[in-house]
Amino acid sequence: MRTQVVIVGGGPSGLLLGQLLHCAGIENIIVERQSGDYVLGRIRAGVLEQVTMDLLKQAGVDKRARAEGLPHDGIELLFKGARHRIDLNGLTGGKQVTVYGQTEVTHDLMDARAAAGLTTIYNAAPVSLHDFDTASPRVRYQKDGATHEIACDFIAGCDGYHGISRASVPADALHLYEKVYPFGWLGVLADVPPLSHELIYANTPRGFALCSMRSATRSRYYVQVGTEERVENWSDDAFWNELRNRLDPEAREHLVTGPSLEKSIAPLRSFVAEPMRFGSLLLAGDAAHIVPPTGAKGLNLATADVGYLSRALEIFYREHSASALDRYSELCLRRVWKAERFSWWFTSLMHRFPDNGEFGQKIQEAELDYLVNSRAASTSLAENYVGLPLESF
Ligand code: RFL
Ligand code: PHB
Repeated sequence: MRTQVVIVGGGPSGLLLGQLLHCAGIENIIVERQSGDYVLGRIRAGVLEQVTMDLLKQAGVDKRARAEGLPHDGIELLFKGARHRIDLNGLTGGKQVTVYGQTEVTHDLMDARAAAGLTTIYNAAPVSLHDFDTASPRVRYQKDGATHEIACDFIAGCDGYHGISRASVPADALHLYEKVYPFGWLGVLADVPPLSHELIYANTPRGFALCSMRSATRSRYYVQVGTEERVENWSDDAFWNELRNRLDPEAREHLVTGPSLEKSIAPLRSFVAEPMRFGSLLLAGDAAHIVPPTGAKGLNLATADVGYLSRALEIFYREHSASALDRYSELCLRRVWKAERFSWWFTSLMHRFPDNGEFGQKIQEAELDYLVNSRAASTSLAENYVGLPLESF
């Protein structure tokens, strides 16, 4: 088998890249370790930046996100028992975010890929990458007991944090930066109406909480938990009680609870691998970087990467120039590090840290007070939350 680009990983970054390349007339095959249903079963991000919506549009898959996604003009910060609104729209000259689940984005991309008749090889395991330090790389995989090989011009490593792509690069060719946080997020998805029409990020004496949503009838809630916590030890009742205890009196009264559709604990981590290109192998999304979810940046960074990558490959094939590919890593990382900074900062501001002490606590309170009362500080939050613009090559 031969194609122009083999995409390893069929999560949102791999699927979006496949669609963008297809629209630019570039052949591609996706090789995914799991089944399609498994990929759709993972409940993750919920907030899309305008940059992501624009890329979905460019890929021709924005129809349902536009029709069913919820435009949000602001968020609320809850601390010391009171809520304060950050006017994202007013502070950024009219920008918004769209609340539309990663599951739905993935669904729409899978449907578009099937409709275009593009090849996705599911249940391919193990996958291995070969000769990507040359111009003739190959991807090998096993499926149904047989070994297959695809020859290509480029391999896009879109296989997430635990994937094989980054792990295939010689260790001395990558610089890894990592920070692990001393807590995780326990998340619950439930078919109950959202508490409020905007997201609430809460800093409370019992720890962080987030009230989010997927639609007018489906809510997504999170509470900060210790790294030793196990999801089996959290009944639905225990979760709702803990969430209620982290809300202000009005929110507490309006909270509607119900059986959980999904419940999981995600550890919090900041991670960057530099560079994002190694010969004919280009890393994108979680394969190259992880952010703690507080800033809602993980999925949006992944889509921005593949926006850059599809453009660089288009320039390569159309203009026979590798100049944009040569700048791919640098351009991505400039934006990645700004999102890393924002996600680290917002995480540090909103969570209880075991080692913060009374002084750290007072500093957090002072910063929150400053943030909601200073237009400059609120603008900085809003500008980063709605997403920084993409640069051009
Ligand atoms: P993904 O979604 O991990 O997809 C990678 C795909 O690659 C496949 N794969 C392989 N395929 C072939 N061969 C191999 N050896 C392979 N190894 C892995 C996997 O099966 C998978 O299908 O990465 P991608 O596409 O880069 O997308 C990134 C986003 O998924 C991610 O940034 C966000 O979901 C991060 N994230 C969140 N981001 C937010 O903005 N808000 C959130 O609330 C939020 N919650 C989360 C999250 C990430 C989580 N993880 C990674 C555990 C919650 C969790 C639990
Ligand atoms: C979500 O809805 O899952 C969500 C929203 C905002 C975040 C993180 C997660 O910052």
